[in-house]
Amino acid sequence: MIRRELSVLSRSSPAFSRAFSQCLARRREVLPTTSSPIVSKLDFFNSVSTKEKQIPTFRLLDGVGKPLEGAELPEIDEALAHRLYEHMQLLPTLDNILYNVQRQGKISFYYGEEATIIGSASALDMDDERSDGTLGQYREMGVLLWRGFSLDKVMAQCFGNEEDTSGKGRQMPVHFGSPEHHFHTISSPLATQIPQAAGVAYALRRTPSRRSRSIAACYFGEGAASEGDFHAGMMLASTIPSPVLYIARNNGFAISTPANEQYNGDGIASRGPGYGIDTIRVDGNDVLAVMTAVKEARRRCLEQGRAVLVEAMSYRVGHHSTSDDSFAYRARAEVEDRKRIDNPITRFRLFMESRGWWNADAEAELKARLKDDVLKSFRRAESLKRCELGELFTDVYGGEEPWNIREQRQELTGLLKKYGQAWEPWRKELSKFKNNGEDLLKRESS
Ligand SMILES: Cc1ncc(C[n+]2csc(CCOP(=O)(O)OP(=O)(O)O)c2C)c(N)n1
Ligand SMILES: [Mg+2]
Repeated sequence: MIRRELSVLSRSSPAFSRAFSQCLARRREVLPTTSSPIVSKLDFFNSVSTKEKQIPTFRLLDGVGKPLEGAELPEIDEALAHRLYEHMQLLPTLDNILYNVQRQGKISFYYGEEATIIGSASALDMDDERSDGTLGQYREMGVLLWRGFSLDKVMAQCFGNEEDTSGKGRQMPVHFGSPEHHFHTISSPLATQIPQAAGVAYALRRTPSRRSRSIAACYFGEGAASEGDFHAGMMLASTIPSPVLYIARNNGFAISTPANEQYNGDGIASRGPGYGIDTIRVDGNDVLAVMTAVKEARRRCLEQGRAVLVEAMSYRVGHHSTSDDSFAYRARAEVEDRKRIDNPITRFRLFMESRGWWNADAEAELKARLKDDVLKSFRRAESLKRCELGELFTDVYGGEEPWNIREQRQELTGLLKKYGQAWEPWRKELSKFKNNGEDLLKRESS
């Protein structure tokens, strides 16, 4: 209002100087410096200057699954514990089998993670069409599985076959997406999901049926947090408030770059307060601690309509992906130690055993069943054809097909006519597609 007044007043008029001082006074009210206490002692601060100033890690179970003294466990019964454990076990089962599949050259690459993903998935809402939106980086397939995305769909996406509902075989493996499961499609460039999540949450806030009901949960690695998009996203979420829950998976590595080369501050959590965002650090290998922290973080998101940051600390025991050999940059013994000492699956299994909810027979039955399910799904996916070749050109843009796509389609059709059946490598490749590419030729002639 005052600004508008200023713009129409002559700069030399008394009315201008009155309005200008009012404007300055108004701005001073909101400047943070006006409420900051004044001190006469020179006191620089830094989140990593002393141990005491380090952000603590929230944990409920110790390394052998025993509740810490004074720990308040979340409400958990035997059925929920079984569901959490089965999903946690499913991830390494899938990893192992798909890792070998990749080695046989059947899919291009693959990778996975456990307590952080399943613990957080269980704390998000997935009850109806008003479920929380999820934006992942690539290790979050467990969230989809928790939400009922089937193993067949996982395999279909990894193989890019005709049943791939994520992208009709046009995406790299593990680039899942499913509107039905409120899971935004993964995109390869790191951190792009972070500002997008602020936008998704803002849209949720502006939708009356979703306001105060749904949040956007956004996952990313500590490596991705080095991207400018991380800061853009945090800034957006902080200045245009929206219920976005940022879950930073700090697993110590961004491929071969260790976390201590990614930042000199106190992890990712130290950045939250800089943006005025409620923040907590949690033990990412303690499924119950993750579940508890994410539940409370989600509640805060909804209550305040603002962003919350959770940093889940873990250690990436696997290679980064199937294209990586991590023993080229870290000691095998270090990895073996971490697997043994701080294994999220073992910790939770010991907790369940202490409650009388699990035993060796149940463990053997589960492992055999999961392996069987994964193998069945894998064999099925392997036997299916790819989508029709013409699908390559659909869904690229909305609306009418633009000239450049039409030109590319026509060029491929021309090549198909020339080499399709005449040249063995083309004939072989075409046989992998539904209708052997005939759909393109038919389209041309009709
Ligand atoms: C903008 C961009 N830079 C680099 C890459 C290559 N890249 C893919 S994954 C990755 C490491 C990411 O590490 P982190 O975010 O810690 O996730 P983690 O794999 O540890 O879960 C890199 C550098 C990329 N995909 N996008
Ligand atoms: Mg990482």
